[in-house]
Amino acid sequence: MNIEEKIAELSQKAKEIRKLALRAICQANSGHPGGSLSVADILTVLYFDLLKHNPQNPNWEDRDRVVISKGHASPAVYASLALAGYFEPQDFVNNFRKINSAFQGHIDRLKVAGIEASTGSLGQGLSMANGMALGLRLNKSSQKVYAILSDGELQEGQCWEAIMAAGHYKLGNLTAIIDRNRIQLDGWTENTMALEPLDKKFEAFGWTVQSIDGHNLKEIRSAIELSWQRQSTDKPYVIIANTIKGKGVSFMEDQVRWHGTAPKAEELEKALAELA
Ligand SMILES: Cc1ncc(C[n+]2csc(CCOP(=O)(O)OP(=O)(O)O)c2C)c(N)n1
Repeated sequence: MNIEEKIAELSQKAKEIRKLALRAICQANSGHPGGSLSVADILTVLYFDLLKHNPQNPNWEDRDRVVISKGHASPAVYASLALAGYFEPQDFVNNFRKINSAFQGHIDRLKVAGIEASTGSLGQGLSMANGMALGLRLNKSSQKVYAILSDGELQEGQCWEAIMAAGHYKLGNLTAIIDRNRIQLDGWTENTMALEPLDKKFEAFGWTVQSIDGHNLKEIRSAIELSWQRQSTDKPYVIIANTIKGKGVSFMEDQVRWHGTAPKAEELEKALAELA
């Protein structure tokens, strides 16, 4: 398969992830569509292309680790794992956010195969990823650790402790990806608590920084591959992925309202038609 065919295949997969996530949110009448749609292309490249993992053996020792710190993006995460073969897609859609179901609104590593860290309380994922990266390095293992963060959560102080620690320990086996959709729960990040200049802040904490279009599958792919060109004792690497909240559904794009609003049946139909 050449690169163009690969990208076409991934692009199709990203649409399937978006559709499955929206179907589950609609059926549960609850969930977070905006941040699920913004992160879908990043998850696609990881789970369907670059990640070393095995859905038949989720705890395979040699797997790469992915910590999804923005745990409310669970619909996109479950959709990715389901389509990758960890469990049945319909099982997720039918049970999303039901009481006692494994498919809670925030991801839980004890309940769902393929989830490496339980998150949902924002700001904690990078600390967990740091621990995994340090542990793997101590074991002289070559696996990689990916941490997917939202931008709003970077307003949590714990993130900056973790960013400082990753720089200090030179975690060259850690790649963080920021879903920079510029919108948080109640508005634009720059109005709530400004993050910019984000690249310079990471650099000052000892990271290598790359900014990309977070919906361009080729760019996501090359940035992740570039992050592999390091020694485990080198700098940590952050990819600032510029994205659009609600990406792929015209009436959800860049709209704060769709952060945590479930689509009604007719809105779902419209969305699915756009993603066809
Ligand atoms: C510590 C903490 N405070 C508040 C919340 C409630 N909450 C859920 S999502 C969210 C903000 C979402 O914005 P962002 O972090 O930028 O995520 P994205 O836009 O990618 O969905 C908040 C405040 C939370 N989950 N954890």
